[in-house]
Amino acid sequence: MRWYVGTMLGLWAALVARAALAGNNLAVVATKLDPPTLVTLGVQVLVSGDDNRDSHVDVRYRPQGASAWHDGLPLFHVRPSVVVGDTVPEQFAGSLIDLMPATTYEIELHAVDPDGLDQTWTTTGTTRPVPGDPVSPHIVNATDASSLKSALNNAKAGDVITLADGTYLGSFTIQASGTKDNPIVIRGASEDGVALDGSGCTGCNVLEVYGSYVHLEKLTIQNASRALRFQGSGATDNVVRRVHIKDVTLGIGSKDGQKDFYICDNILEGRLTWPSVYADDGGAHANDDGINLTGDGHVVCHNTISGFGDSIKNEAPTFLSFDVYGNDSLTAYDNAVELDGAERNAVALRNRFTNSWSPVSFQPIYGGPAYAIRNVVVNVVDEQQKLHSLGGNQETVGAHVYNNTFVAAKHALNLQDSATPHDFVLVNNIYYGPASPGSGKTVDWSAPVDNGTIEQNGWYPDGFFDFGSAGKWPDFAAYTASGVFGQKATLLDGSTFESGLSAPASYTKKLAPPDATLAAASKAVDQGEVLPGITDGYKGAAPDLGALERGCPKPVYGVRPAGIDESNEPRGCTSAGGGSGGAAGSGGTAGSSAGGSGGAAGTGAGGRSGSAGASSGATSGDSGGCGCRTEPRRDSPSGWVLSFLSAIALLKRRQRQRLQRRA
Ligand SMILES: [Ca+2]
Ligand SMILES: [Ca+2]
Ligand SMILES: [Ca+2]
Repeated sequence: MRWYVGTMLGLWAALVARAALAGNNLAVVATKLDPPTLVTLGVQVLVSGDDNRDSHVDVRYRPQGASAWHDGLPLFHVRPSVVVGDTVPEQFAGSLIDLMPATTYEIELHAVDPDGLDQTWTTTGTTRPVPGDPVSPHIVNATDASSLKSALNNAKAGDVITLADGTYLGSFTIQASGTKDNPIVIRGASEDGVALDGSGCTGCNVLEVYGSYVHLEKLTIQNASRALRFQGSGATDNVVRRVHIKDVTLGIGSKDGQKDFYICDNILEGRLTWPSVYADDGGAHANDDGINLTGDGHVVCHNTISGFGDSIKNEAPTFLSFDVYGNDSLTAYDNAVELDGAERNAVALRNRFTNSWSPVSFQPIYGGPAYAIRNVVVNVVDEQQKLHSLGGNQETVGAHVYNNTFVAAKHALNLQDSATPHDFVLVNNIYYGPASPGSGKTVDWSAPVDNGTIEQNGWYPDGFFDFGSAGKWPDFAAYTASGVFGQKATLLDGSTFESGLSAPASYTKKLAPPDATLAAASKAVDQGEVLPGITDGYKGAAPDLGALERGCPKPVYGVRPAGIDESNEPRGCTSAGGGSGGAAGSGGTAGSSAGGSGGAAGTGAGGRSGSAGASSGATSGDSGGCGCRTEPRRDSPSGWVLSFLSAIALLKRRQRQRLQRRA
């Protein structure tokens, strides 16, 4: 009997132990890719187990056929239990950014759980190409409104409807669709010589596009409530490129379920004027949208935008795969970009946002990760990053903010909300306020914090660090000593920027887009954390804080010069395509046509798959067009991962202070 009891107890203990192991050990269920864009692949690994959340999934990638791998940021362990308003599965997720278009990548995933898993596997994903002309083009000439309407009414796949210079009065509609190989192109003889003009109509769209694979290029649309609306629910692959939109309340509009649009290199000028901002009239113009899209897979890049409520937004309720890069928002009455409503894989990368109420909006994010990376954001009126709920309990989960430069007129960092942001990461940013900040507060933050990482940022000036219920510290020294936030933080001084850029005395003066290059002696130089996939190619001893690594080629903001697109544009020192040396292969020409910056030319290892490119990119990290070095491949990324995770775990323990949510 004694033997029996002992055995049963042993068996029971073993079962309990096994159950605990099953609960705490990670299991990989499936791997999926989000709809691809030209330069980003979103990776989703569905999982179960790991109740104690101590696992991690590392990622590295390379163009198919290349030899060298390139590390990406470890995937983010999404926390579905705090997501309200969307059903999100248990998963790790993350975006591989700065890839090359039309390239197949091998993606290697490595999951480790100390409770007993060590699993490596690969998948592949292919980025979309830069949209091109029909393979079998058929030119249709239009010379006036009547012949244009006829051409649009009779349009078929492969048509290149070519508009002679002139003014085309009225409103226009195209119902037809092109195809993947043979889009319908509507192209002006010159961007400023061809004008579709709404004659000042109200409640109208100058051009309505109902189909898919319709490319609108090189013309002006003006003088109406709205310039252009994509009216077809579910439409795909429409393009707006090198179009000038002016004197309109709304720029580009959409309908539900559309996907894979490419809206790039346009100039959009709305009717709002700085310093008109949201608070002036209770947000009456908050929906005077510049570019309003709806759905997955959209790319909004290199537009120059002014005079709207929100410059750029996606209105789908839980969208994926939204790339917003290279845009130059000159004014925004409300937000320069809304990532509001993203589920994951939404990326605001390398934009310049000047003169805006609350430039980067995450209101909310449904689990994430959604990213703001390397944006130059100057003359912020209200909140740098809007980590808000959707008014009620749909709080934002999974916002990641890396290497941005924020310069604001009142506080270096401001957030006012009673709702709790969850699982957010603010790392390597510069938060820069005026020498005498409002109420003496460098930071004025009232929102409760749940599992927030605020690390390795640069701050100016010294002052009161008021993080509300998460902690209040009288100065920078007390803030960093607290150990709550601010480990490895840097106090900056008034000569941080080479151009002399400083916070404006008042936001009301409209600033020209500034140069936020760091001064040689800036305290922000070499103070950043190495973030794989984000700080690659950094100069000196370590990455710099903020958006612009000193010594690296400057990115292009706004409309790119003719001949420059994703295949050859400068991207700072970040290796284009993460070792897609294909860009290196073509780097010689790319560099010269880009005015010598050639930044896209590969610092990476390995030629772009299928590229007939030269071999220059294949070996040397120093031979790329930007002359930068590639971050040496570490034997294992787990050191960084583990320190990052342990920091997160520490913060988790200290910050489980979910306070009441907004009613
Ligand atoms: Ca575990
Ligand atoms: Ca808005
Ligand atoms: Ca550096």
